[in-house]
Amino acid sequence: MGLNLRSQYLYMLFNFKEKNMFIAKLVSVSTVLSFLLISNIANADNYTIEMLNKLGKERMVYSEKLISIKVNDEITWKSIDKGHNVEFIGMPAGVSKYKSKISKDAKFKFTKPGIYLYQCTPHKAMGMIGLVVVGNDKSNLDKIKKVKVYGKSKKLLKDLLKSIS
Ligand SMILES: [Cu+2]
Repeated sequence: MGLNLRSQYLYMLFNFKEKNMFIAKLVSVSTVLSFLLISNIANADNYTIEMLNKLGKERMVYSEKLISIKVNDEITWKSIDKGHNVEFIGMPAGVSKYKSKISKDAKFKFTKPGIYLYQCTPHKAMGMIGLVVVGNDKSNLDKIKKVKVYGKSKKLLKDLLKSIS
């Protein structure tokens, strides 16, 4: 009887240790995971592009027409002057169209590599376009070349694409 009780106690003790080990493992795994998550967030950058009526001699422009960023970086387009927006017209496969509201700040997180082409809907014929190259991936360059742009944006797009290819 005494022996039985003793072995039961040992069993309980063992069980307790096992559980603690499991919890300890769980804690260390989640610590590593959250560290990875935090360092990943810390590595993602956010860029700001201004939507402007005037920049030097140019009218109706994004402050940066061409920008190269990493996968998971974000861009915020600031509505400095009213009347502008961001409308994606060429993206890597699998990325859905993005169109922001006019006169509002816009934000997009680029989770897929490739070239993105966007325009300002009201000023698309005035050369108000922009390119984003994500992860230095230019595999959809030929597709971007075929995207229809208007007026002044035609030559500008050609020049921009030439500068990255
Ligand atoms: Cu505009």
